Amino acid sequence: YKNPYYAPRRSVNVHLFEWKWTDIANECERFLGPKGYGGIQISPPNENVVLWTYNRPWWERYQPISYALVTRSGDERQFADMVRRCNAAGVRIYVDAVINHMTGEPPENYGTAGNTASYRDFYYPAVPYRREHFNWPNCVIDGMDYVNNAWRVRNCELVGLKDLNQADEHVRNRIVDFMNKLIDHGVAGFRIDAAKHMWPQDLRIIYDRLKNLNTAHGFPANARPYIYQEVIDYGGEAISRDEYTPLGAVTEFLAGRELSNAFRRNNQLRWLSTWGPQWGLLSHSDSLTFIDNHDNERGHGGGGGILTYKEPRPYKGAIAFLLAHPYGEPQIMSSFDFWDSEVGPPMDRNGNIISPAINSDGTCGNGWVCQHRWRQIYAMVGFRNAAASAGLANWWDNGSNQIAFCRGANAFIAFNNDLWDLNQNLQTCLPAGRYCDVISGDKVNNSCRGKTVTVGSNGLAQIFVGANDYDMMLAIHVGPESRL
Ligand code: ARE
Ligand code: CA
Repeated sequence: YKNPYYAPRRSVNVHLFEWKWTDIANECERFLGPKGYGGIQISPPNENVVLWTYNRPWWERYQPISYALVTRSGDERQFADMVRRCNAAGVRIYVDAVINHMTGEPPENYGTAGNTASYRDFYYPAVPYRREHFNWPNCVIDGMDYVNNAWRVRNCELVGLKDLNQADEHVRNRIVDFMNKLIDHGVAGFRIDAAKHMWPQDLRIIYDRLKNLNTAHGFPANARPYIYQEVIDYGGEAISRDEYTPLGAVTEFLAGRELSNAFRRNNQLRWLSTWGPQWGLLSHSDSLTFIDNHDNERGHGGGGGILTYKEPRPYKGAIAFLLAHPYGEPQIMSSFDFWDSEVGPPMDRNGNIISPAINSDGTCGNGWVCQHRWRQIYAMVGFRNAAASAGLANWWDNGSNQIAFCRGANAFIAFNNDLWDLNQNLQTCLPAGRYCDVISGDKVNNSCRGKTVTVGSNGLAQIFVGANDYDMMLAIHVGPESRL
């Protein structure tokens, strides 16, 4: 369950938060495929409650009414078309699976597929679920439970969301049927929402009943779905991430916290020479790493202090490090612009999501941030793919916030997060030749729009990253996007 089954020479999972299925299919073909992205995390595809009362917040999608594949992102036909087209473009789809709970008791009671529920009776006829399928006695998790009561974290309601009992056979079967249908459609795996709130032994039974990935979509025989479980563990709680690593990969929230800290200059970059488990992070193969996610970029889920698109310079630096370093399976966030923490995606008067516009410079409009289209970010996807499995080599630092390292003989990156220029003759480990710095500009018609770096026969090159440069990093590699 720990292999994302990316297509060859691809990496990086991008969360296309609240995107519509047809837009994702187009994005796979016109951008994500060509740029070497490995996969996409999509928003929950199953029916959720419609909450006009709160003007259609993003979080309505975390309140399931049924497992019908109809949401504001699209219907089942559009879903199937997206998965087929993305797989054909070499880009995998991972589903955000909300299986811990159903809705709370919101003021409205119809869903995006037109089904209704009777909350007080714990009755969801379109699944169906009834009272006996939920955990009893009824209770709600309070803040202290996270610290000292694992049982309540798993058997009581998360923010009042009706808590399914995954020890019940009927519940397991409905969840497994839902997930297997998605595997039939060709998805490569799942983010398990609120995994901490379910018992590991119940999750194991559910995972073990999932089908192998669909070979008709290009997966090898006997491939198990990639599973990454959302377990928020900053330490000091009753439930630990280590209870879930025997089952599958786990979201490593410490990675984003530590890198946000470092790139905010609260910690010197030179300490990153030991980045990985020595920092208290999960082992490499267990770890899904990211800077921000859809919760903590907006202060939900105990978030805060995390770098987001709103602080672009250090944010791009942190993401560049995340993607340049071999540790972990990295994910990036692709957001819509927001000014308060509840507002949903750009929509018209009828509540339909408005598609991102693609500007002539390749960036997005209509309220979509599209970090995955920022040059400094897609360039680092190309860097990671060129680096491939080569290990970290030739770490250099100035004893402060200027660092550089190689990935084998494939790629080289330097960062300057000090307030003075970096101007050094550094070992790049690359074959002699001329390279475009992929951060400061694309390579176009065999010349560099940004900086050009000349590597000598000994691998050395003069590296300059000014304190006032637009970005704090410089990256070159043997791939066609960089090599002249
Ligand atoms: C909404 C309203 C609530 C209302 C509820 C029910 O905001 O006021 O009571 O509906 O009517 C998202 C939003 C929630 C939203 C929910 C349902 O963030 O605000 O509630 O959707 O619409 C814990 C969990 C972790 C969870 C975070 C948010 O452990 O799993 O809380 N994250 C996932 C998703 C969220 C989603 C859900 C789960 C629910 O990523 O987007 O919620 O499906 C410590 C602990 C953490 C804890 C954290 C916050 O850090 O270690 O475990 O995270 O505190 O309590
Ligand atoms: Ca639960």
